[in-house]
Amino acid sequence: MLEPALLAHGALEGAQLPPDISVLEIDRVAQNVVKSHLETCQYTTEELKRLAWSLYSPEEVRALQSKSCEAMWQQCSLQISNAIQYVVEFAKRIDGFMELCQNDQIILLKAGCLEVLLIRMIRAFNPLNNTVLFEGKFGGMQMFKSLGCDDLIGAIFELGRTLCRLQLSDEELALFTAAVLLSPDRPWLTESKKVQKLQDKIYVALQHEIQKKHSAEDKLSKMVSKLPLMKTICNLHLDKLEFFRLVHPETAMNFPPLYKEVFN
Ligand code: CLR
Repeated sequence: MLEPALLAHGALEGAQLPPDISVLEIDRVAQNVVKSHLETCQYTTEELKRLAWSLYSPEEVRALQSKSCEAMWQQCSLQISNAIQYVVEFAKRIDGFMELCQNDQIILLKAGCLEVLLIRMIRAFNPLNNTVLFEGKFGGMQMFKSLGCDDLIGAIFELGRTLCRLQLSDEELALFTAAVLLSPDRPWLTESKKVQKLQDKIYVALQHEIQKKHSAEDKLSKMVSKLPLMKTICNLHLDKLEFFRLVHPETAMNFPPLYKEVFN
C-alpha cells in the first residue's frame, strides 16, 4: 500500500489501517478534523476570494519597505501570533488532542504550529501573481524587504508556490495539517505511542479522502515530500529570530506573548 518515497520520510510508517479501526471510525475522524479546520481557519474561502482583489499599491509597498526592521518584525510577529491562536484552537478541537498530557500538547503545538501555518498559508496565497495576505491585503515578497530576511521570505514563497500546485482541497488541508500537528517524532514527547495512533488514523483518513479523486499514493507522497522544506523554513525562522533578539533585545521583549512562548 505504501510507496518507498513515503517511508523514506518516515512520516507514514505504520499508517496501514490497523485491524481494529473501522471505515466508520475513519469517517468520524475525517469529519471531526475537517469541521475543526473549517471552524478555525480564520478566513472563509469566500472571504479570501474577495480579498484576492485587494492588492497593495506600489506606494503602500514602498511605505512597508521603508519601515524600520524592528517595526516590521513587530507587525509580522503580531500577525503570526494571531494566526497561531487559531491553530491552537484547531488542535484543541481535534478528538484525542485534549486527552494527551498537557506536556505533550504543548510540545506538539510549539513544534508544529509554524508548519501548520505554512500549510494554511496556501489558502491565503495567490500563485498567479505570487502574493500573500498580509494585514488585509495581498502583496509580493518585496513588501517584507525591511525584515532583512530575504532568504527566509524567498523560501516561504517558494513553498507557497509548490504547495499551491498540489491544489489541496479544504478537506485535504485539514487532514494534512492535523497529521503534521500530531507528529509522534517530536523530541521530548512522553506519550508518543498515543500520538502515533492518532496520526495513523488521520493519515488513513487523508489517504481515503485523496482517493476520492486521485491516486492517493501519488498525491500523498508529494504532500509529505514538502515536509523537509518546511522544517528548513522553521529552523531558518528560529535563526533569524535569535539574531534579531541579539541586535534588538528591547523590541523582541515586546513581541506578542504567544509568539514568544511558541518560539522562545
Ligand atoms: C498564514 C495563514 C493564516 C493567516 C496568516 C497570517 C499571517 C501571515 C501568514 C498567514 C503567512 C505568512 C506571513 C504571515 C505574516 C507574516 C508572514 C505573510 C497568511 C510573512 C511570510 C513574513 C514572515 C516574517 C518572519 C520574521 C517570520 O491563516
